[in-house]
Amino acid sequence: MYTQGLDQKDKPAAAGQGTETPEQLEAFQARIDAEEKIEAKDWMPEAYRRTLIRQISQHAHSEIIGMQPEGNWLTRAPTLKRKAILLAKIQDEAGHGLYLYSAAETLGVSRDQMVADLLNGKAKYSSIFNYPALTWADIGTIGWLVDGAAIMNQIPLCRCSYGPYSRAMIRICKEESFHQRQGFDILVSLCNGTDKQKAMAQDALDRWWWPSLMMFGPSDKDSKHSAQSMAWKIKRFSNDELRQKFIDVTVPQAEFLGLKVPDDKLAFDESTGHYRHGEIDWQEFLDVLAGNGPCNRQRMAKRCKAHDDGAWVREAARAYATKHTAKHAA
Ligand code: BYC
Repeated sequence: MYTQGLDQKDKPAAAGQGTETPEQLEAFQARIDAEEKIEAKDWMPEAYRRTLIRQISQHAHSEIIGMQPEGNWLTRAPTLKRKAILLAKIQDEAGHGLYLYSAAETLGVSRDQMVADLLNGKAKYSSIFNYPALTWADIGTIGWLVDGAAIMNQIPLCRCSYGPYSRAMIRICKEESFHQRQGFDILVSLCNGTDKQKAMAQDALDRWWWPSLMMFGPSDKDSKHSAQSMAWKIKRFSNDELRQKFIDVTVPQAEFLGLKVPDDKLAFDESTGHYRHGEIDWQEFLDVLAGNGPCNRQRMAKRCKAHDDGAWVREAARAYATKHTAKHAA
């Protein structure tokens, strides 16, 4: 069984690292260039398999950890309707995690191994989920910005060269669109409400704007995996390209809400048709990745506890499976 270790993850993947012949690599690249989907049983370079396991498992972990900041508000949603919507959204995130773990399993890694890598800190999850959801406006802002950034990043993944991942992404993106709309809808209500509600929305935007931009990953010059992942058509756009697209669509939405994006350097550039923006604090990003964000420890402690608390469910499922197999073998 394939195991993902830190030693392997630290190195960017490159074609030709395994025992593959140049002819095999060339034939594989020709399939990619012809926009053929690579399926689970097809031959693939070891580095391609490793890159996908890294990305898909990190994506799955993000969905699962991402349930925490919103779960924190389930008991305090302002109305029954908002509560039902939030509950459905969080359940969707769990579903996304499961489709993604299944997609990664087709590459020969076990779910137990992926979960172990998350719990022992080897595997990453998205930096964004290490920030706290302090007010109800944060729930709106997570839907609007975090799911909005997720859609921007994930729509191109529907065209990823690896079939099982690309197909999982189609359903995920449909659900993410509803998530983004529900978040924006919360903010529309708050921004049309009292001064205090509008101030709460502005405060949430102030805190979530820059971390949302960091979701797209390091700038292109520092992105160690992008070049190879784009050559393999796993990624279709670079981190900076997607970040720019996100800024371009989101700034007018903030204006519609009557909110101010917390970036004094933000300005529309007529000559390029894009917004220019201020410098991202990459040190903050690196600190969060190193485990020192505001909520990293809390998120991991909660995930580890949930895993331990669920041990009896896994045990019961295993016992049932053993009985079921024995019954059908008899
Ligand atoms: N946070 O070479 P790069 C969601 C890491 S879930 C943490 O550019 P790559 C949602 C990167 O992994 C959102 N780590 O990498 C859920 C790499 O480290 P390793 C998650 C980050 O892979 C619930 C190193 O930095 N979405 O939307 O080419 C509720 C160098 O980066 C981050 C996905 O996972 C980050 N933000 O590009 C609501 C989408 N950024 O692995 C919403 C799928 C970078 O070498 N993933 N790193 O140790 C991707 O598209 C790509 O993996 C990324 C990074 C664009 C994220």
